[in-house]
Amino acid sequence: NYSFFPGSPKWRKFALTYAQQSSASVPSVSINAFKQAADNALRTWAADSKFTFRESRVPADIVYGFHRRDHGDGYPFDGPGQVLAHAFAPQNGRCHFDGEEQWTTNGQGGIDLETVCLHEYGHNLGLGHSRDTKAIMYPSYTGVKRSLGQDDINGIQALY
Ligand code: TQI
Ligand code: CA
Ligand code: ZN
Ligand code: ZN
Repeated sequence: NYSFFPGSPKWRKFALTYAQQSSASVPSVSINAFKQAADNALRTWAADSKFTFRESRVPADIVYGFHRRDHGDGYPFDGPGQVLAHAFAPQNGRCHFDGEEQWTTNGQGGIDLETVCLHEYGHNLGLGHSRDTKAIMYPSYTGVKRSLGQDDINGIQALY
């Protein structure tokens, strides 16, 4: 049920570094809350894969942040709604969140940032979308989901 990107691109190392770099801010989410959500999501992936993640400075393997509209990578965000975030396939670890969404870090009244972090990091690690509704890689937001599904674990373990 899981899938990979065409050609199954993957990382050639398991010790990855990450850093936060944003060109926009989001009033409802402090930088610390953002880092917490990102940290938790990376820890969740690390628990069921060979990867370890260490915070560093840019340039890092995974660089995540908030951006709005045109932010220089050819994939401008579209304002409130529609596209929430996007992430690139290995070995490009860019992971961008649309700064115009209603993000929340307490799971109430908006889109849960940690849930979307988990999904986007799955892309950064090489996973495509899954048909399994219980998978974090299922391409539809169904509420707060802060753990991997068995299908996500099968996928990451099949790739690495
Ligand atoms: N953003 C898409 C996503 O990350 C971007 C995208 C569309 C994409 N097709 C792709 C990325 C194929 C890689 C490969 O899936 S999104 C959800 C969910 C989005 C959606 O804004 O539609 C989440 C981002 F699952 F909730 F619908 C994160 Cl968690
Ligand atoms: Ca949007
Ligand atoms: Zn981008
Ligand atoms: Zn996706």
